[in-house]
Amino acid sequence: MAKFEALDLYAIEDLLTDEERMVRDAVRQFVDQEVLPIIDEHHRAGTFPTGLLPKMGALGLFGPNLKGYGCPGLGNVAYGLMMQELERGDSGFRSAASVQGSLVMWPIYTYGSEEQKRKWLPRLASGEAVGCFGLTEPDHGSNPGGMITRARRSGDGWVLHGAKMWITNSCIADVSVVWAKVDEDIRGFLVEKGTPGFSAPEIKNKWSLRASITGELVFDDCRLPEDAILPGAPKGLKGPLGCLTQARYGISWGALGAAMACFDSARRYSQERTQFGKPIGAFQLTQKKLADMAVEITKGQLLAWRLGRLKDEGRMSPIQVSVAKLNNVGIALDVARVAREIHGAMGIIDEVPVMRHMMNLESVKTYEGTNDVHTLAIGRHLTGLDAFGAS
Ligand code: TGC
Ligand code: FAD
Repeated sequence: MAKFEALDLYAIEDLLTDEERMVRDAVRQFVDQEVLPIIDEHHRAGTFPTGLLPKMGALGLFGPNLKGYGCPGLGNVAYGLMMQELERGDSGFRSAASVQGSLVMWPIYTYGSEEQKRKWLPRLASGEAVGCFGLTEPDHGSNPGGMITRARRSGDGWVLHGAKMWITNSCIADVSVVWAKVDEDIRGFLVEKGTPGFSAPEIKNKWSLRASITGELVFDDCRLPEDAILPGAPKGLKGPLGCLTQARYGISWGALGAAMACFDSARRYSQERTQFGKPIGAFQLTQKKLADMAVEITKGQLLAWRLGRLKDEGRMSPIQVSVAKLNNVGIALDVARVAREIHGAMGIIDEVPVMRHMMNLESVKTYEGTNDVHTLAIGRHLTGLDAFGAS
């Protein structure tokens, strides 16, 4: 396998600390040694290598920017670089880390009781336990505020009824963070594997994120103890949206990793493949394609880096995250499509990683707020006018 050559037209390397470079290089090595050799086999089979979860935990990939309870408390640029390297391997690996760290550990860390933190965070950080996040429902995707899953009080506990759809890691999760209506509020609950009335069937035959497990969460009058609720979560959509801000931040870095993998493959192929007596990289049309890809990746790197520094300073806003998620996933998908074109027919087989990344990025564009949702959020911020729906 050819060695990956990182793209760094703007000396972004100089903007990183020694610790950030060290962490990134450790994940880069993990991806080269443990992910890339097996990813095609898992992509073909539609499986995720769960055996690697403890290794990912040992590398600090789950909740790296949280501190205590087994988490290292790294800065947000280091966290972003980790997501970049993981997604250079495959979006499925970055998804696993995003869900575990940002959508499960972050709400437990931020909204959970001391008992919930002690019980779950160390095991989730090490990869011994797996978590999932249930917000989307069959009829409520972009508009989660319309959810119909409900929790009602019953005796000294709760009864949960409803269903969640398209949930990463649903059927392997030991704990699910589930959002449900309690009267008119939205509250978060921790639902443990094996709870009576709870099942998590897998969704099969995806064309995208094949090396990632996706499923449903079904609650049929599922009884939960009193302390299953996340006591500190804001009583409204702000609770789950706060988690999404964390995960969307990581995705804006991760998408760059997928783009870099596609660019690297296309640049290398353009130097090796000869037509009309010349390497195809010597044709001006190919150079324009490569130049455009490199320019977009560079702009995306600067967005992600600046966002990370703002996050470290406690100044990052959800709109800034929308800008980075919208832009970086969009350019990554464009880069993947042009990279496929540069490979000609070779681009359609799975020895070349670009179509795998391209197919994955279709999901990445859709989950955590579609491109339309982020566009409308930015539009609302700019105009003060809500174009989402009836309200
Ligand atoms: P809106 O009025 O905008 O907000 C309601 C309350 O929430 C606050 N808020 C946020 N807080 C933190 N972070 C954010 N990003 C926030 N956005 C809004 C807001 O301030 C307000 O607070 P308060 O105190 O006033 O109540 O709510 P809305 O109903 O207008 O909805 C806005 C909209 C459409 C943008 C939102 O519903 C949305 O983002 N929809 C997209 C749904 C989504 O992203 N789902 C993702 C599901 S999880 C997933 O996809 C995981 S993929 C995992 C993997 O990597 O594998
Ligand atoms: P819809 O909301 O039905 O949207 C369909 C189309 O309509 C989209 O193009 C959308 O942009 C557009 N649209 C919607 N509203 C508007 C509007 N107001 N104006 C203009 N256009 C609009 N969810 C979880 O809760 N947890 C998970 O772990 C999780 N993992 C996922 C993993 C994968 C592989 C995938 C594909 C999805 C996952 N999701 C998860 C669900 C994901 O968050 C939703 O798919 C996403 O929020 C979009 O919802 P939807 O698919 O129902 O599309």
